[in-house]
Amino acid sequence: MAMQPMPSHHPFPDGTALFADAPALRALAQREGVVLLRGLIPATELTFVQQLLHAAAVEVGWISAGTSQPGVRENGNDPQWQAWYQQVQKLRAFHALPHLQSIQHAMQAIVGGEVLTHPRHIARCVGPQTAPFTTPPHQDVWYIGGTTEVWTLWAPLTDCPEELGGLAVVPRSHSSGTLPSREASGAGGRGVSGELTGAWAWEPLQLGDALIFHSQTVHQGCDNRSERMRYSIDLRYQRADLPVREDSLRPHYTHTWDEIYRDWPEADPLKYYWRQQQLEVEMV
Ligand SMILES: O=C(O)CCC(=O)C(=O)O
Repeated sequence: MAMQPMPSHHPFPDGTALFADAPALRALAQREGVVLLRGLIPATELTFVQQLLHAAAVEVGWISAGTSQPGVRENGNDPQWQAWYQQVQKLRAFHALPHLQSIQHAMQAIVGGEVLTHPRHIARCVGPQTAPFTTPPHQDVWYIGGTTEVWTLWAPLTDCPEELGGLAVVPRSHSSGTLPSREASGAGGRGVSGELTGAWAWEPLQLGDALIFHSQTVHQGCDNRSERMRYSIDLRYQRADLPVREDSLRPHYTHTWDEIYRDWPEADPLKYYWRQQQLEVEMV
């Protein structure tokens, strides 16, 4: 479902000023189901990963060296997308991002305890002219399982002005719980069935800004109407003492961990880091 340009939009609930006040940040996140944290992630780290993602896309021949590639999108059936994603999932820098101190600090405040950082990270590269494949209004809980108390951090890897689209979210929609869904055309996956209540929030984001939302918060992609690629990441977090579904501990889409780790330093603390935590793992 293509996201229409929004004639007017509400700002995201902004938790930036509450970064050092964990109870207040958590209260805002719990009430709104989404918080924007401006400047949370060091821009240099994001740019480094964006450059690696772009270089991998060029290397596998998925996109040309220029930055504009109409029609490029996530497509599990496309061998070039698969080749790109396999390279991306092997990048240590991509797997290191979710563990940055500023992110961990925010997530500890929001989840309210010891954090489990899901190792299943998602990278996206969305080209211009892909509107039919924009993700429809949905809840991540349909895909994550385990506890509903999982929070997704979505961040663009470049500035994300209006023409690049980004993510729109319905604040407070998590309070309706898990909603009925139906198969979505275009992007695949599932979309909310029935009427949505609540107003969409959207704002231009800058490099370093992060949107953090609850697994039952309704959100959707926004069309990339620019001439550029939109690179972004989805990272997931929950409290370590809540159940986690086993596939959240597997790589996204591709590979085994051993394949991903093959060229990493031998005694790398990032390898299998979640095995140091006492987890209640729900089998799929
Ligand atoms: O980045 C996008 O285009 C969509 C992301 C999305 O739908 C999600 O994070 O669930």
